[in-house]
Amino acid sequence: MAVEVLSVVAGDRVAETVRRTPSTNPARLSEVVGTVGSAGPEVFARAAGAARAAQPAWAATPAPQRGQVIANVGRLMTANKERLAGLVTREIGKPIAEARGEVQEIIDTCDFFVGEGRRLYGQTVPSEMPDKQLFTFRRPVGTVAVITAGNFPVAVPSWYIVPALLCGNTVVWKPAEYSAVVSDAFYEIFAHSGVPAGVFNVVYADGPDTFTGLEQALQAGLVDKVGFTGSSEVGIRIGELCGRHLQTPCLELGGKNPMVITEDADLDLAVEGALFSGFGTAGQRCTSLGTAIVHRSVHDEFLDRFGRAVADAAMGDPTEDVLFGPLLDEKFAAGFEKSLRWIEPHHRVIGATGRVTADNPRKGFVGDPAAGLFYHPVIVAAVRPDDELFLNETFGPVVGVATYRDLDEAIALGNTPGYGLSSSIYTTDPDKAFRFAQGISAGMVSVNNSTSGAEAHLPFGGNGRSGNGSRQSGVWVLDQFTRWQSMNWDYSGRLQKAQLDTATV
Ligand code: UN1
Repeated sequence: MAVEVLSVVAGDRVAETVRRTPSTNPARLSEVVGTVGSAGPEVFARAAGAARAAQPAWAATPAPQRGQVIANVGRLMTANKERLAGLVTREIGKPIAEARGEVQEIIDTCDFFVGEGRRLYGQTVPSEMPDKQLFTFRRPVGTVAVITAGNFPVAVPSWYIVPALLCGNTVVWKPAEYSAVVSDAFYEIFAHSGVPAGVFNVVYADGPDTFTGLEQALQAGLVDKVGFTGSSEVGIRIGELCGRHLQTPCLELGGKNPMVITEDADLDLAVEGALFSGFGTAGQRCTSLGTAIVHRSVHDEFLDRFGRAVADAAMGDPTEDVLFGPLLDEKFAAGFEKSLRWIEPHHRVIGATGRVTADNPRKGFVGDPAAGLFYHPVIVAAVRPDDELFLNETFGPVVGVATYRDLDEAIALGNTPGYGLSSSIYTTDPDKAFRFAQGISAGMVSVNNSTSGAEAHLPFGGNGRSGNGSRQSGVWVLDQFTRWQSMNWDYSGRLQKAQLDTATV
């Protein structure tokens, strides 16, 4: 049954819409999962106003009680895990096992932050003067605008929304329209967990309307922090806009994540890692493998094994046990088709390219290729550092392979695209692993594991074209959603002057 999804401001559904669009199942395009009613820019500003009005009372709620609300969210997510995972698979075509993993990620995030409700530690600090004590406190930033992509419609929003709420902030969330049905189920769980009306608002809108709405809200002083996950292009625009209002957003953007495979690597392990991070989720993770950078002495062997593994991998119907299913929606498929042009003739292309159809079939395909947005997995050998394909994210099932002679060259190649999210090295030599971690400009480094699949309590984020250095998850995200306040408390009974009354030897 198709549902209708509307924005929610202060607990009320917003009936006025500028457009109603169907959200379809990318594995079966004729199947409408729901209809999303998109709002105009003023609704975003209104939602920010509702968040502003609700914030003082929420901030005054003791943090352990806010933690209890997060515990309720975790419990309800657990109880609804199968239903939510099924919706994720239906609406964005993520294979069911991965969809379950994605719901697990919000459960883990809730688990972590429940405890933080009883910590949110500040510090006591010695003063340079007698009879005086210094303290630090974490204060909520206020209202937070969260704008997220739909490739991780449950896990990624949770990285912002769960800690933002725990820290005493209120939220306006703009999810992707193509994953609106999942977002609505996500919102309902929060609403049934004891999050008061106005504390968590949701606005469905297209890109330009969101931008205008955000600008109006920032202008009116209704947004104190922006969290954005999406493309580097849009991230730059959000960064510029926030900068004009003296704000530093959290930006979690694209990646062209390298995997270095050294001459001493366990090649079977490396192939497994490359297969999962290159083609799992159809290459639609910000952490997906971009280029495998392989030592020339093992290159041919790796390429041969990798090619065979990809040819044997099951793809197709995401309700089945497949490595990957369709692309997220028509817009992503069109973008991916454009990037297929980067596969220049001088490359060695392993496997068919383009859409899987009856004329361009795929061995062992599960389901009906004509029904959905299914694309062949492609390995492109001999990519060079000045190729578009080497330099830019494809957000689809394409992995480039390049060779190197020594580790410094491999590190330089890994840094060349200028992203800096995730990275990986397969090696049995610990020295190489440490040298790689030291040289690669990436927020995340895996040793003998894939570029994707970060755990939910480590800092997540990137440098360069991948973001502005902000980090999600774990205790590190608290610095995004709280501001430090320092206090000095003088009980000397006289005016003590810092620097002036302090004799230094
Ligand atoms: C994303 O694609 O924006 O580390 C996030 C991973 C996942 C999150 C990906 N836990 O691959």
